[in-house]
Amino acid sequence: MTNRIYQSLTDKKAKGEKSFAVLIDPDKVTLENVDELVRLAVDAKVDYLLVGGSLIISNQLDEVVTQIKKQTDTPIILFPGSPSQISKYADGLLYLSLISGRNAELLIGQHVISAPFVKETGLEIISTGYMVIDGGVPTTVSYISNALPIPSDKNEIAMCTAMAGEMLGMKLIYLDAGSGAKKSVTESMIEVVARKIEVPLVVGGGINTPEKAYRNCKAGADLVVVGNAIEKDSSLIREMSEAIHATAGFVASK
Ligand code: 1GP
Repeated sequence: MTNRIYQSLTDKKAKGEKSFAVLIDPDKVTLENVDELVRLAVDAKVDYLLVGGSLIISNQLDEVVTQIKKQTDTPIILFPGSPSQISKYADGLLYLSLISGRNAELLIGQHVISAPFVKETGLEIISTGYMVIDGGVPTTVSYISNALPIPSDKNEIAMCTAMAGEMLGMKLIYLDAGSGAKKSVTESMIEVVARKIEVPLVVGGGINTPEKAYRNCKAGADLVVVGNAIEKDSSLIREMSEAIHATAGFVASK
């Protein structure tokens, strides 16, 4: 198993560079229009393409991943809502454990069931402490996970959860307000969490303006994930990318 994707993230973090990932929901693209989306992403120098969603209804994951692969070398990282959403054609996998919840199935149960199959794919596995933060509306992830999100103003709970995840050996911490969240994760929560962990911090959910993406990076996010806003207006890719990459050289003080 290679370590290429994770290494690139930690190298960038060490240099104070921020990364941008576009989330592609295989249900919301067609094999035809995904080409245009990928072209825009490549032009805008997007760092990673995340593919997945909390609930995938269609059966075209392999096709979408291979179609993207034909267009670009940008790493394709799966962001699965369940073990059935895995494609060996991708490059990496966010191996998510829902550490903000107390649903044993999403903490470890489904991992046990799918472990041999996941290993066989040869994907780069990136263990991720996944934390769902209340986004102001019930999101697909908050419903499907059957677990309480962390209240948006409880920075200390988020901080302790992230610290525990890191000490358990997770290589990334992901703060997610859920796709289409009304309120994205607050900058104060990002700041508090970023100060207490060394591993890269991923932030997503409801980030719908370049300004928000920029402020999240300033607050301490290392990787910003945007899905919904780009589905609605793909021209945002360029502005988002410029805003995120404009924060290069910024290392949050501990
Ligand atoms: C959701 O963090 C991702 O899991 C992205 O959210 O679709 O709201 O950008 P959006």
